[in-house]
Amino acid sequence: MTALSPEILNTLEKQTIELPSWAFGNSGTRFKVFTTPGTPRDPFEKVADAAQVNALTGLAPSVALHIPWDLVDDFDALRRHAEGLGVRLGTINSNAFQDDDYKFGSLTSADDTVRRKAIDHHLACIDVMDATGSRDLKIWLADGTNYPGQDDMRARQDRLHESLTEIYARLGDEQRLVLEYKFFEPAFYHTDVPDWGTSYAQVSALGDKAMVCLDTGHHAPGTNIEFIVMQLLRLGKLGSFDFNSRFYADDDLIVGAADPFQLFRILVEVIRGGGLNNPDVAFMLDQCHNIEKKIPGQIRSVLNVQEMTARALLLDGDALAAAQKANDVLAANAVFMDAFQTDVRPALAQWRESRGLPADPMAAYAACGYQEKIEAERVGGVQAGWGA
Ligand code: PSV
Ligand code: MN
Ligand code: MN
Repeated sequence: MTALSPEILNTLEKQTIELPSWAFGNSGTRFKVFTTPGTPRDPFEKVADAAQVNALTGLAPSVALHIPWDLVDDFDALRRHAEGLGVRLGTINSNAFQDDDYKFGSLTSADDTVRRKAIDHHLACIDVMDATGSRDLKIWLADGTNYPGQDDMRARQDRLHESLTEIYARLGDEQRLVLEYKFFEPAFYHTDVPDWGTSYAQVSALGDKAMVCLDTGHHAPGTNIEFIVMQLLRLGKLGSFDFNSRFYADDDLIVGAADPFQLFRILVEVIRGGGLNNPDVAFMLDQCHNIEKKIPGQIRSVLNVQEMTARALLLDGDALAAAQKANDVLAANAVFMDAFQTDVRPALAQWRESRGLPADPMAAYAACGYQEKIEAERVGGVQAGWGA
């Protein structure tokens, strides 16, 4: 069994991955949303499910909320509910993509009334952050056009800057804004924040409290995502990750499922760039579980991140540097692959047990009775996105 050094274990112990509330709701494609027995009926139940993931893995102490999907009358009560279950409320995700008013844009809209509405929604999200104690406001925009000539791309970029400036001005000293990019969908010709460069340009114009959010599923096939990770860390502007994996588009599948090697390569750059256990870089999942059970889906996800982090930490930096210096291409690649191909699962299982956690969190969840309990108790779970 490969041993993990005390230094590596110490680093792993500090690792945290935020869970998205929407991962616990029913979801699907435009063809069909399949329901799962035991699905949460409100944000309180979503938080309770997220707390199960944390209890069994020790990896997920916070839950991201989506507004208005997770709107409640009393956010202080939701906050106390979370804290009572050993987790806290994390990133607040805005939603300016589901109202008819936003058909031609939200923060980029040429219609002042619509743009005002979208800005006000973000200001309301910051009010929620004040109540929940959240640090980050995450903005993903569906804004874009479908046909060349449909709108003036440059004017939209200028209006986006104006809107973000107003939102940024409302942030408290300890609060941040992270701007997520996505290369297409729902707009198919142009998207207003399509790539890291645009997000970087927009957040750089705002100030230190504005950073880029990198969603791993939001790149064209073949994109070297670890290069972007390296560059954003180098520039001090990587604010957060939305982890998931994809085969084709924005699949939102379990992180590390489609391409574990890509996750490894990303984590190598995170470590190289000082991004691991660095409070400036938030690690979050952005996933949906369309056909599998949601709680074990989330457990599998955080374990995948932990396993790849352990492998990335095993990378022999000295041997790699020596091979690179000698321009020994094959030796350098062999050092890299050695770390990737090391099975860390037995060592991690042993380590979990030594910390009072289950050696196998997946098996522990299956045996603990929670799934049976929620399936019996909860009737009428709601679709992700339309929760109470
Ligand atoms: C839409 O693409 C999206 O998946 C973005 O990644 C957001 O982070 C997420 O929805 C939640 O709004
Ligand atoms: Mn995302
Ligand atoms: Mn997405």
